[in-house]
Amino acid sequence: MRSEPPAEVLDALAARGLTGVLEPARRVGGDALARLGRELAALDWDTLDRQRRALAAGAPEPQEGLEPPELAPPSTEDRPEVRAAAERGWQALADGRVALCTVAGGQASRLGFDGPKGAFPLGPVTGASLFQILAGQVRRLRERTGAALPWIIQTGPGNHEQTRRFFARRSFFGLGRDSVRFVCQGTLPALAPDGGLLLAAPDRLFRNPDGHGGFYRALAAAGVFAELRAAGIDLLHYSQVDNPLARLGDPVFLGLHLAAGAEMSVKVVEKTEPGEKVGLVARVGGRLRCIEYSDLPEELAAARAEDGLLRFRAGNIAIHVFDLAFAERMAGEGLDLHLARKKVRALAADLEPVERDGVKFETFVFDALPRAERAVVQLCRREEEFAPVKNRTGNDSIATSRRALVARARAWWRAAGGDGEPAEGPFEIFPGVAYDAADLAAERPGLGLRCGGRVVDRRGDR
Ligand code: UD2
Repeated sequence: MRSEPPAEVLDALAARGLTGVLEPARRVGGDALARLGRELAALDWDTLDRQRRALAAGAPEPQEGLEPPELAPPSTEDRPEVRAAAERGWQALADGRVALCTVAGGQASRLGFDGPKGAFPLGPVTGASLFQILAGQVRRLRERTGAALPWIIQTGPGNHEQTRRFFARRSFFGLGRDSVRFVCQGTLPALAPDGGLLLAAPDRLFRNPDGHGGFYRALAAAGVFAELRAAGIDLLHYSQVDNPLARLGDPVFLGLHLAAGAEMSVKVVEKTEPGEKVGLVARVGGRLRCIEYSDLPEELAAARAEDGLLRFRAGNIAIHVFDLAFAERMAGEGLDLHLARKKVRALAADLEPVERDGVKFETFVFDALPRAERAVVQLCRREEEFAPVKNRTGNDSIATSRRALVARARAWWRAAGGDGEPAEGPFEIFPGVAYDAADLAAERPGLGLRCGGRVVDRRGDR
């Protein structure tokens, strides 16, 4: 049986000189053509045209006229504007205006972990997974505010089902099944260097995940914007699954964003060295922008200010607040496309899969920054908020992230007047026991130490 694709698909392919993509399906026969036709009927042709234009345009021009951004103070600083922001942010949380979002759609390939990265057991004493550590923050924030604060987790096609099963098997870490929403990001077709479509099989295009920038469209496609708006939510707090120190729903950050009437805000840390693999937040032509580390010319990365510090040192830690309406607008407008030329395993003319040159396309969430009318850049203290797990060893590794968790737990415990913790070795505050140092201090009378150096709540099993 051979069922031709709909006329609109044939026209769209012909207009772009792409009808050759149907040939393998015609040759193998059966349902292949019908299946490919259905996939093509659902293709976003405007985005495909943008991909082909981006490919023809080549590499973007290097950035010129960079200026360091103005920075708002860290959430942990004792200053009047921080206290005012905290009050405003706690109010927004208590009013139920906030959804917490975590992107976890990437593959844990650099970590060499077989499973969703969020399932990685990072807790220094408890072996709690990254997801459990973050779930603890969500739970504590809900307890503190009495608000619903839904948790939205962006997964990818490669880990969506595994992630859902991981949560189900752990009873959603006590959060309530309906309060955690999994949204799978989309994909983009990869192209041949001449702009042609590639096939993974005669009846299937070669596609790859659309990058964390797929967040906006994934929310739109799953109807999440409408649901959140109906629930009275107008703010999204966004962070990455790989950062266990992320302060989900940080009230000070939310308050700074609201006070400035911002559409999108970003947290940064001071870069430690020119080559550190974090994006650079800078002002370019009056607009804030994040320049990916791989796109930053070396001489700019290494430039020094008069005080000897790096001139450009605002490192993006991928924690944002978005106005819901702004995020929805980004879903409609679409983001710039980043190209990666790679070897891909796609069909050759003789229908055999081979390693061949391909171009993959991705979008980055932070590319929305220059589109925001107003944006806050908040400096934060690395030891309080940023210790990502990216690699198995070396920088940003399992060991560096665990060390940072232990150091922060010790600092909070001591500031809370706690004692008796092991002088050396692992030490951990059980996920969900305290939201921050002040919370730990307030809760201190009900807390105790258990074997192996873990701070737990004596009143309940946590
Ligand atoms: C990212 C930023 C970098 C800096 C750093 C902070 C990019 C391109 N670079 O570096 O500027 O801010 O983080 O830690 O973002 N993800 C998805 N879907 C995808 C790809 C990634 O959800 O298709 C998630 C992934 O699960 C992870 C996060 O996005 O939580 C970051 O992805 P990455 O590890 O690829 O980004 P990285 O380390 O290059």
